[in-house]
Order: sequence, then structure tokens, then C-alpha cells
Amino acid sequence: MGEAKTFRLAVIPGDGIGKEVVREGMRVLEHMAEESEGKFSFESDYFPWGCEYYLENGKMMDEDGLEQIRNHDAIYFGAVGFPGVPDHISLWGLRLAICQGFDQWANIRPVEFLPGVPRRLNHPDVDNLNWVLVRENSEGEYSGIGGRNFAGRGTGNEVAVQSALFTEKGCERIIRFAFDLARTRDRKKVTSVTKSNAQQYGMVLWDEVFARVSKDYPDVETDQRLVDAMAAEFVLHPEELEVVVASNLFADILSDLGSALAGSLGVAASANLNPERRTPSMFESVHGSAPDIAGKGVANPIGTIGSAALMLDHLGLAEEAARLNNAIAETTRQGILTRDLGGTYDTVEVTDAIIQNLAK
Ligand code: GGG
Repeated sequence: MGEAKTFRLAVIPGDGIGKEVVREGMRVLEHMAEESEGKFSFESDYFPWGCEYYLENGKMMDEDGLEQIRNHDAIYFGAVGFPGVPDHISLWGLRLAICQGFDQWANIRPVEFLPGVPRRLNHPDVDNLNWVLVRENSEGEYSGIGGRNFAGRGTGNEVAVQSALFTEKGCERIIRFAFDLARTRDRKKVTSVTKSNAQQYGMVLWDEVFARVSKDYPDVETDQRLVDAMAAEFVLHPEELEVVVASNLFADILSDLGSALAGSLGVAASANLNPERRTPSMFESVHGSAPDIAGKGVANPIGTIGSAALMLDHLGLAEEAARLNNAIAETTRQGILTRDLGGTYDTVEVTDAIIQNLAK
């Protein structure tokens, strides 16, 4: 047997249902570590950051928060946002502070049908969705550049500017990432999404970089779409898609559409990666804190448990990641579904079933 490996996790449950689903995800991870008989274990540090922390301390995370988690092997994150704290404060104060502070510039969001999950997309030619959305995660529309002339507030003449920043290096690294990912898949195809007819600077730069980089990947098929047409394509020709690469905002929107087509936002997993591994990467479900169902025990834990599988893979435990994904698929195949998928099971029951199915 190889040497036992202990992984240091920074666990940030955050807000709302984030706390419930991260608790379940950690239960699964601890179970897997225990049954690995010493092959691997987790040393988990919990951080209470989020909206409650903000209301008590006036900040979403500590000033030296990034330093507190920098030396962990990975970050396991719940969700951010809750009534009482404006969403732009909670998002920028925690989730984006970590993504941008650690240069987690590649956000991958797989979209797949799970067995037993009622299909929202009944397309005659498609019996499985198997896409990966690659989201530029460090700049674009979420670069935070802009301002408001607060002097005009209340006059009816206030003005706000929100700029999108596109750098050639930023475009190139995410586009190359998408091509490299496509090369690992059965169907080698990358579709790039912009709105370069209307956004004539940044997105034209993106298109030019895409055209240049694609020459280095002659074995990978390419396609380019405007985002509005792409939204229709998701529904009308899902079989045309494999790896989809888009800017921060566009991929954020398209990944919600994709996961809804696959059944529910509750099943969507994601990884915010610093591919150079200079800083820890962060794993979280795509969904937010869902205040309307928080505390009721009915949240779907699959997106967060699926994100744990992405984390295991990232930590070099590819077999365990595959085993966890199989246990999730077996659970949905058995019809053990939360109510967002039309089922009657609660968060803990779905997790219990996933843990049981790990034994299969
Ligand atoms: N677990 C993801 C989460 O909490 N998302 C909240 C949100 O508003 N995210 C915006 C974004 O992904 O940029």
C-alpha cells in the first residue's frame, strides 16, 4: 500500500442551504476517507464566513482570510447570499474575493443527464447531455471596473458605468484550457460563445484569440456562436455541443440553463480552478443559497456532492471520484430524489442513499 495522504480542506459552508449541503458533502467525504483504510484522510478547517458573519462583524470574511486558507489543498464551498445583505456585497466579499484573489481563472461546469431524473429537455435525437461549460472566471464582465456618480443619487439623473475587461492573456489561457479539455474527450469539439456583433472591443478580441489558438489544435473541431443564438441552440440542438467556452457572465447564465435542462440547478457541480496550482482551487455547487428553502432540510445535495467528486479528482483520487459519481447516478436511478426533481426525499435521505450506494 502507498503512503497515506492527508488533505487539508478549507470548508466554507457560507449561507442558506450552503450550510446544509456542505454538511452532507463532508459526511460523504469523511465516510470515503474512513473506508479507505488509511489510504487518504481529510484534515478540515471550518470558516464561518458569510452573511451572518457580515452582520456581526461588518465583513464577509476576515481581512487576512485568503492567507488563512492559502495553504490548504482545496476549498469546499457552499453558497453565498442572504436577505439582509445586498447580493453584490456578499458575492464580492466572499465568493469572488476567493476566486479572484486566488486567480481561479477556470471555472468548469459539467452538464449531464442523471438516470431517473425527469427530463426537462425531451429532444428526439438526444438521450444524454454530456457537455462541459468552461467559464472565464477572473475578468470579463465581473472585473469590478466601474462606478456611480453618487452625487446624482435621488435626482433622477444618476449614472452608472460597468466595464468588462478582456485581456489577450486572459482570453488565451481560458480558450487553451477549453481546447486541452476537448482533447481529453471522445468528441473533440469546442464552441466559443460571445456577442461580438454588439460588444465590439472585448469580444472581438476574444474571437480573434479563439481563431488564433484554434490553429494549434487542428484535431479539435470548432464552432463560434453569439450568446443569444447559443441559448436557443442549447434547447434545439443540444447534440451539437461538447465543450463550450464563454466569458464570465455568459457562461454563468448558460450553465444555469444547462443544469435546468439536465433536471435542476440542484444537480450542477463546479470547480473553480487555478490550473497552475499556485493557490488552492475551490469546489462548489452552481446554485446559490436559496433562502426560500433554507433550514427546511429539502435542498438537493447532489450539486455539492458532485463538486466533492470534482475535488477528489483534483486531489489525485480519480478512482474515488468515479466511484462517487457512480453512487450519485445509482441513487437517482433508484428514484431517490429531492423535490426539485419531483421526488419526496430530503437532503439527508439522499445523502444516506449515496453513501449506501458507494458500497456497490
Ligand atoms: N455556490 C455558488 C453561489 O453561491 N453562487 C451565488 C452567485 O450569485 N454566484 C454568482 C456567480 O457565480 O458569479
